[in-house]
Amino acid sequence: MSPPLGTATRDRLRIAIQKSGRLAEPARKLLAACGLSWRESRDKLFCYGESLPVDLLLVRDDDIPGLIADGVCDLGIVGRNELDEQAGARARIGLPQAYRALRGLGFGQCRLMLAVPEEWDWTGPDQLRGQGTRIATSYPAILGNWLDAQGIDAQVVELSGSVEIAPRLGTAELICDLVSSGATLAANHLKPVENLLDSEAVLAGPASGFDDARAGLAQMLLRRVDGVLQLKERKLLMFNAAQEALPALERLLQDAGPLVRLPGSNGVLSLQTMCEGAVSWQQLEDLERAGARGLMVLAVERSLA
Ligand code: PRT
Ligand code: ZN
Repeated sequence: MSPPLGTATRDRLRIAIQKSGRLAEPARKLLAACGLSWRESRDKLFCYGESLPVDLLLVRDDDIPGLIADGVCDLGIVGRNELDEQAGARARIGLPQAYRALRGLGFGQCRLMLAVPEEWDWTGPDQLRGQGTRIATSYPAILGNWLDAQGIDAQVVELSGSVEIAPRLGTAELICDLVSSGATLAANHLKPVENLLDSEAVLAGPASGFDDARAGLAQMLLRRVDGVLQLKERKLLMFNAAQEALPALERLLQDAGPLVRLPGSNGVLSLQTMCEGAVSWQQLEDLERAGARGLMVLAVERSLA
């Protein structure tokens, strides 16, 4: 049976992730790649950690910062936009910071942008000064802070969704919303003009660390997350070559890691190096022309720095 959610169990770590939506699948994949596995409860809201004492709580993304602030969850995977918005809202009413982003996770990328009707000739934020402009957004704290920093007293119209139709409905002239491809803005005859925030999914935790068994678990998880993130684009390149081909091969591989020489036979060296990013066919063919033989590119599955 799942433990009661309000009482933090101090010897297990509890991570909040989105139940469904853009971040749900990649968050689960990341945690699975960190070696976690779970048993799902019948209500599908709580997953009991089987491989490690790390449980999942499946919730709406908007709830994740609050669950960390209240100590119901220890960590959470949430968009930086959501975390910064709720942190900003807390700060604006004088509450202390309750959480922080521990790692950027490289998925869920988007930008929080100010967008204006296509026909506007945008010359910069100064254009809004003294106009009494109304801006619709689901991010009133981030927008409010940005307007304050620019010294603009526009009116913030808070909406919980469908922000992009506000100009057509006449509830606001401008909007401030998340943009990834830009298709939604274009479909609503709006254009992005100012970037308020570059966002991605982050692993968030409490502003102060843990002082019990969860500290070790959180540290281990962070180390594994770092390992998984680093591996994403790393490839091990292996090949053989004669000694005299080495200078040319080293020139071609100057962006890769150190070239490791393994014991070979008959004067042929066995070589390997770690490459950041994909290794293209073109690179392999160049290496072959320079004397490399038996070229092999291998995905790295696990590594501890
Ligand atoms: O049910 P729950 O509350 O958990 O989900 P949700 O509907 O609030 O969130 P969801 O799943 O839509 O988004 C979760 C997180 O994904 C966001 O908080 C962002 O961190 C991230 N993300 C990445 C995005 C987008 N890209 C995105 N494009 N969130 C929303 N959008 C929306 C945007 O609001 C706009 O309506 O997509 C539209 C724009 O997309 P483009 O491609 O047309 O520009
Ligand atoms: Zn949401």
